[in-house]
Amino acid sequence: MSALTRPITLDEIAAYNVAGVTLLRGVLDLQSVNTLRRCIDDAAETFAESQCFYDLSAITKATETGDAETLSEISGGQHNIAAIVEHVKESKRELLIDKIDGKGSFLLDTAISARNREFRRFCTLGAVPEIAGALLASQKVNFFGDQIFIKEPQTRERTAFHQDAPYFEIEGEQCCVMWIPVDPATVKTGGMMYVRGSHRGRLYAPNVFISQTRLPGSEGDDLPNIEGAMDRFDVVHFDVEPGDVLVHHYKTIHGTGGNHSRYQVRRAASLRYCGDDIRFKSRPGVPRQLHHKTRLEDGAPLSGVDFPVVWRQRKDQRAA
Ligand SMILES: O=C(O)CCC(=O)C(=O)O
Repeated sequence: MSALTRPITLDEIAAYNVAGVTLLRGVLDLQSVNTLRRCIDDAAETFAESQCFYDLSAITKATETGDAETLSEISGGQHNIAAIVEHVKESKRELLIDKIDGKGSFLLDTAISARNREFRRFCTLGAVPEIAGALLASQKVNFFGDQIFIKEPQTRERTAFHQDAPYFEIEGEQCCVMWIPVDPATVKTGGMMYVRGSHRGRLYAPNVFISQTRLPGSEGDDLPNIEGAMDRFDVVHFDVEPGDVLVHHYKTIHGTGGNHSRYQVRRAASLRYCGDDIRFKSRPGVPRQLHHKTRLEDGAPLSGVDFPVVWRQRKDQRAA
């Protein structure tokens, strides 16, 4: 089981609370990083088995060329891709694409922990739940879910700025998201960008990820056009190495650019954890979690096999 290489500091906790994002440098050891990299690569080899895998570059290319056949065939049980693409066209909002040749693909999959035991162990035991325990100021922590995001070299698709909260069927404040890279990443290779302090603002509608078009049927106002006016927002980004973990509050606005590198892939896992104040809340239009075994009632605390408790506060950690 992995262990943190060092304790989380008070400054790192303060940054999470004030800015809505904190960079934990070198908190995972080489073995943990290698385990995660192996899990991501295994998942990529078994994308065909996943109901939630999407090749977002294939979707943008088929949208641009009007290839309706490919769009209707694109795998994935969470979304009706052909309908979403129609909705994007009607919205007249552009696809968010960097000016590079676009040989690489932006690949995304959800709920790897439901099909890969080693990945599940990584998410639910040891160092990573320990980080959530240190940041959430909660007596216990529930695992909420996972995704992986791969941007191959020369991927032109950006990840539209968004908050995670409107995609998650929960409400409350104690939810953090860990973005864990297994490759070096900079803003030019698809490293994360965050709008500092945005976790204290309002909740916007979820978008379709490759455009600022909102998900059909979702609630809330559209997000401001951050991509088009980056200097008007307090956007921060970090150069990260394997072993580093970026943690953001689930309401913090964030996004990424394309991967402009000619040779460096950018692979990352995004792991989500909740504390005591989180309650289930249905949200229209959001992707269903197809692996879930039960559906909680609105207002219920997280519990059961879908949201296992992965960390509990020890007596010596309680405030005096
Ligand atoms: O890796 C990306 O491009 C996006 C990741 C993301 O949005 C997340 O982890 O919440």
